[in-house]
Amino acid sequence: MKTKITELLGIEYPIIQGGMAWVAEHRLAAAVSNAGGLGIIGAASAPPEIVREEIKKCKELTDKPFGVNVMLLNPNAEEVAKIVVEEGVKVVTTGAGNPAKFMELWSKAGVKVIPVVASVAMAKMMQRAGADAVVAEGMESGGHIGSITTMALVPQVVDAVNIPVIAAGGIADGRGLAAAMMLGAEGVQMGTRFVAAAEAVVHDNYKAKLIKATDIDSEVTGLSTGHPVRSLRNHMTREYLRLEKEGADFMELEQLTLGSLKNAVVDGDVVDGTVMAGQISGMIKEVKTCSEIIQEMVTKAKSLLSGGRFS
Ligand code: TUI
Repeated sequence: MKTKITELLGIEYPIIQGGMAWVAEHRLAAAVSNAGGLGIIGAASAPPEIVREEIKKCKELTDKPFGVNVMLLNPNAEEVAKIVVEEGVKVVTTGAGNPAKFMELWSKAGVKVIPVVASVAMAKMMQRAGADAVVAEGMESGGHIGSITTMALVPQVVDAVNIPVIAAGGIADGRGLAAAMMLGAEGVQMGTRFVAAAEAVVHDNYKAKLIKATDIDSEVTGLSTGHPVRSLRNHMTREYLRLEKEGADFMELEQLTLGSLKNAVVDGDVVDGTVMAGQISGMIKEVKTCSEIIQEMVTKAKSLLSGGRFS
């Protein structure tokens, strides 16, 4: 499945794994890359030296290209940005902010830069700043989100920039991949589907909650603070939304979610923890290996794109 993205990144299939905090560690990234996609280590808020270790461990598990996601709300983002260059990482994706100040450093080092954007304006700004591609991420996604759906965002970004566009948000199978290509995307990024991968080092409670979820089981918290986050409904989201309705201040809300993603992913607290996941959760019925996920997707997408709609 050759596209501008497979060419740009030197990978077999145009499928990128989201750089999810606590979930996207070296074992998942290596498994996705070994399966022919692009695995991503999510630096999130990890100490910079831990990110370096993760990169080194990933190199031991795969000789294929992989990337690192730099989360721009992280106060250590600059240090992580430099470590990526020092370690010879081939691709960087960014999230939750504007990476313009790091673009020159990465481009000079030959690192391919793919910012995740949630609007046309940000996509255009990233193209001007020298991005190699953009991920256009709709609000169906899990975690920190924008306000536009994938269906509306992707074609508008495709029309607005000349660099390749990768679609994200609400994509979990071959139908989603084919649909994204129809919208003009050159590839997809998936997060939630890979949380329920066999190789994802995620507590069984988290994977079980994801598999049990239906289409309407996610909730968006944090709209009042300017940092909307989608996660599966639980005691934490109910409390958060109640406090938001009562007009609680930022610090009070922060208190509720401090360390809560780690509590869910690592310790399996899916009641008071944050179970970040996208609207596609209801479509995920079982844990599969990264290779199974990617192979099934590609087979289905190829059939659909070659006119096999009714086969
Ligand atoms: O970044 C993500 N998803 C994330 S980051 C994350 S860590 C976190 N945890 C709790 C609260 C907040 C963050 C969990 N999930 N996706 C990519 C993405 N980036 N979606 C939206 C954006 C985005 C938002 C604003 C990109 C640029 C942007 O620019 C704002 C500006 O003008 O600086």
